[in-house]
Amino acid sequence: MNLYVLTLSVLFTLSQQVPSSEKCTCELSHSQKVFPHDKLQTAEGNATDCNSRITPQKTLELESLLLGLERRLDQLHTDMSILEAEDDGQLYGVLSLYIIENEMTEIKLLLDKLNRTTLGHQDLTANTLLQLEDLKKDMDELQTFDSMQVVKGRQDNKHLKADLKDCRTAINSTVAPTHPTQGTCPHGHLLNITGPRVYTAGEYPGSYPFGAWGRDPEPEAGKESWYWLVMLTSSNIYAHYVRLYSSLSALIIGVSTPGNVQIHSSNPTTNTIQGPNVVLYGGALYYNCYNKDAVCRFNLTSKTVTTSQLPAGTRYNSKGNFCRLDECYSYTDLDLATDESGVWVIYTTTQDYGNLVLSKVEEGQQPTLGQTWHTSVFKQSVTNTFMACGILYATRYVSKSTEEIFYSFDTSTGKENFNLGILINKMSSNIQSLNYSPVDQMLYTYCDSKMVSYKVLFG
Ligand SMILES: *[C@@H]1O[C@H](CO)[C@@H](O)[C@H](O)[C@H]1NC(C)=O
Ligand SMILES: *[C@@H]1O[C@H](CO)[C@@H](O)[C@H](O)[C@H]1NC(C)=O
Ligand SMILES: *[C@@H]1O[C@H](CO)[C@@H](O)[C@H](O)[C@H]1NC(C)=O
Ligand SMILES: *[C@@H]1O[C@H](CO)[C@@H](O)[C@H](O)[C@H]1NC(C)=O
Ligand SMILES: CC(=O)N[C@H]1CO[C@H](CO)[C@@H](O)[C@@H]1O
Repeated sequence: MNLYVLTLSVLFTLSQQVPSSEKCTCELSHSQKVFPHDKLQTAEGNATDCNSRITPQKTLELESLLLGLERRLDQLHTDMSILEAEDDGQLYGVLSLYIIENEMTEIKLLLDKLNRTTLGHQDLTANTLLQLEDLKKDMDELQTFDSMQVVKGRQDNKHLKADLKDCRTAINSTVAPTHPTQGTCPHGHLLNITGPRVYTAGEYPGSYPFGAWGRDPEPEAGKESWYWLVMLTSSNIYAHYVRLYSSLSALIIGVSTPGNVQIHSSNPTTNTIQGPNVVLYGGALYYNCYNKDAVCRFNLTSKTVTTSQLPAGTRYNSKGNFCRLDECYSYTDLDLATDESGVWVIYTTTQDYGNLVLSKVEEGQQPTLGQTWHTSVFKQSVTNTFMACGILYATRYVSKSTEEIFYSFDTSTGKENFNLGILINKMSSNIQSLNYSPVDQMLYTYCDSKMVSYKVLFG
């Protein structure tokens, strides 16, 4: 610490004297008082302490609830408008009133949960506030004491570093090669991921470490605001029902209407779900069929299952998994995905030497495999994939708190990019499922039994 101060003051003196001669002389001038480094260190320690108390999880929990409430109120407003339009001057329809009443109940539950969460954080916040005030006083004192401008120097450094980073990022984003515009994509190209936006334990906190959730991009009429959840309830491998929620807030507070839609009463058996990377599209669930190298489609309305066989050589039954470092995510052989153009399946085969293969799933009476693309990225070096605007994206594990979208494959040009460097800010280590929703341009992830979503930025 002393050395640091010495260097600073030497630099300070130097900069004043350099122009005068060829020789550099340094004059060490001592200020009257010695800078109280111990005090600065204590203040720094206290600030770190404070930071760790206000964890991102706590803030997010509140934000998710508020977001849920916001969406819910919008919906209520829409429903009220419909109700008012229906009003013939007499009485509102009984059915409409019943719907509104249900919504009010849900909103009340949401407010209660918000209240509980807020109260829970109040002590913490009050404490932290006091500490912050104390810290501020300390820092003000230090700043007046700071004859050698150490604190100010550090602040300037911080600003400089931030500016430098902004500058670099700006340079990179202008220099980065852009893909040709996609005919099917209205938003441009994926630039960045922000969030999490939603972070919630949902109805069964911590019970099922594997699963998936999201929104149907092609919902049936009246189900536009619905959310779905599939948890692997048997051995962390199998599932046999889709759980539905009438809104985001309903999912957050854990009130499921209309409840479960069952594929089969027992689990596992023929046609039950195997592995976490499932998607709901057009009122049907697409998933890896139990014990088969095939895509299953379960129609939630007719409750029937139709299948589409994958090519011979397709790895299944946990033989072609996504991996992080030396650990693999079991039964992730098939990854179903949605984007603007429909449903896709990502997998690997023996003849592709374990590299990712991508096929379009064509809808229709029976799902069939459409065009197929072969990539040169090894599936075991990838933690998950998703599709957006006809481009396949793959992620890899960086650290407990960071996942990186490192790879893309453009189906319109066949071009691969191994150097994307887009980071995802994780709330815990493992992402068990990851899918893009073209309705709201969000990424939906299931992350160590939490439901987490992110906003995708295009440009
Ligand atoms: C929040 O909860 C507290 C304690 O349970 C209660 O006294 C208070 O009335 C509640 N506030 C609201 C707005 O519901
Ligand atoms: C900019 O790109 C270069 C080369 O790809 C990379 O080394 C550097 O880390 C990037 N900087 C930022 C801020 O992304
Ligand atoms: C991407 O988003 C993150 C988180 O919001 C932000 O820190 C970063 O600067 C963004 N990067 C670019 C290139 O915009
Ligand atoms: C599901 O079944 C219903 C009723 O038989 C039918 O109208 C609908 O088109 C089916 N959906 C899909 C995706 O096959
Ligand atoms: C304001 C505050 O919390 N100050 C604390 C900073 O940390 C030291 C010890 O590390 C405590 O003694 C202070 O009370």
